[in-house]
Amino acid sequence: MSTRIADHRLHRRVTSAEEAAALITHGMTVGMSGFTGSGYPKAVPTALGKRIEAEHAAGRPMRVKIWTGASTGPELDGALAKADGIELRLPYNSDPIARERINRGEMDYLDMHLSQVAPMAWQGFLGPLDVAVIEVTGITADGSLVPSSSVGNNKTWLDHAQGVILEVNRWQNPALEGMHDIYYGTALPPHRVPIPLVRPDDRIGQPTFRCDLDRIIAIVETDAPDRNLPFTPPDETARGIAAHLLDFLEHEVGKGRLPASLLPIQSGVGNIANAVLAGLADGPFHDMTAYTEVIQDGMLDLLDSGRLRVASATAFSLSPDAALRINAEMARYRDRLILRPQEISNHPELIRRLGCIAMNGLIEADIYGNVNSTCVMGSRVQNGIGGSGDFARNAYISIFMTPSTAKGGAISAIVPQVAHVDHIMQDVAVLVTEQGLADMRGLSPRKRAALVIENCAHPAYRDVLRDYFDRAMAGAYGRHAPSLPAEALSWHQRFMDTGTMRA
Ligand code: 0RQ
Repeated sequence: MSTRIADHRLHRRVTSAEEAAALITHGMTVGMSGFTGSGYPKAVPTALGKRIEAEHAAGRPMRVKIWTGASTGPELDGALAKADGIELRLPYNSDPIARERINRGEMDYLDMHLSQVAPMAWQGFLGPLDVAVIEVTGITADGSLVPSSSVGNNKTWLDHAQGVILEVNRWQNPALEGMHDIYYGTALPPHRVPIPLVRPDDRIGQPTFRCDLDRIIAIVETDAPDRNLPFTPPDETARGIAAHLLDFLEHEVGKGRLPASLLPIQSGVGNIANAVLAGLADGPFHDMTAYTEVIQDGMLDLLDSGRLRVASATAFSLSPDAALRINAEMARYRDRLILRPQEISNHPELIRRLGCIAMNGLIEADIYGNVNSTCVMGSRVQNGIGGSGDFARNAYISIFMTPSTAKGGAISAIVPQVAHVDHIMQDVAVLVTEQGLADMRGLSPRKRAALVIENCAHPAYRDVLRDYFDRAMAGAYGRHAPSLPAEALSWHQRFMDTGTMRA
């Protein structure tokens, strides 16, 4: 028996992935671990996918509802979506097969603010949870569960599920023990009290999960790596965006509006965010902290360079190389990294208190600074809002960044009006593209529009945006945030009709 399961009472629960998956039946709601490609169960979902395929081949229905922390890996979302086994998915997805099914209308998708998932489950709004499938690093002699490379909603799934299946993954480094801070003090209104965290590196909870042993219905031993996509090295566009952003932060320090060590940084997903972190490693700031959602490659580099003192998050989101690197040297990072439940890493109260500098990607922004993070052409979901809303609304400075065009220039990321709104202009302070930066704080919508067009739009679209704005100023129903409704989304229609937004 693996030494990873030190509690002897649980040895008789160890079984195969197939037998564990057989405990999940048609119509069940299953809460799985996993957040941005780390700490997700690998063997049980794969076995479940195969069983679903066999059931379908035999003409029997079989679909389940899947709740997670955020995105997972191909062995979970990919395998279950391929088998057409997902009835409903929440709260975030980046798997291409699942995305395709959602956009074909074959699978329901609930795209939620990540901080709100656990509270909504406690409140009972999401319905009962039948089974939890949670990857852990190990089980201690007293039956406590050592978390894996993500925390996400695991505490909540473990507390609420009728039955718990554990995957004990030997690939995860046992030195992860002690890195986590699991806070059990949250309550529902009217019993809520302030969360006692005032610095990013405060520890307010315990290092392990607790779970009634009699609800653990199966344990599967695994030995497989987290699987994530590699980051592409920063290109000229990403480096341009990072340079504008670093100039801005230096300027803010110079003005005395930010301390020299900045405020806790939050950095979103994707290549641009990673390029910004790489830029910070070469920048003038020292003794930085991060209060964020995920630890990407760039964040590790910042830690290694000594520029970043400590990072608090809920999960790793690493390229395969970086995952191997940190897994080999986990003990070295343990005192400077803290992984928390996502309702704490993304908590509005804490983000507002700490004064985070939020830096997130977007699909498109309009001239007033409203941001669409999720739906291409207003209807086709890309990933989901993730934590961007938790951070954007509550940040000290809410920054969004994007290349000024997409699809080889056929799409302008700056449009007259976004086709779907995730972040209203009141939640967006700064917009950055490789063209430049618009600091919209303290500006009326009309002033914001002029700045965004001049500083952020690609030159190929600047004149048409100016022309639209001038005509809107002359002919709109109101001049507060002038718009021409019949024309405002015509760029999107043109792209769908002709393959380009260009006239
Ligand atoms: O599609 O792969 O088919 O070419 O969108 O775009 O440029 O690779 O950018 O990886 O930074 O992702 C908003 C999706 C940006 C991400 C988004 C197409 C583009 C490409 C990806 P292809 P890029 P990024 C905390 C923060 C929400 C969650 C969040 C995201 C694909 O940042 O998911 O912020 N954010 N979480 O071609 C049509 C446009 C487009 C477009 C880009 N205007 N029109 N397609 N694309 N702009 C972390 C978590 O919450 C976990």
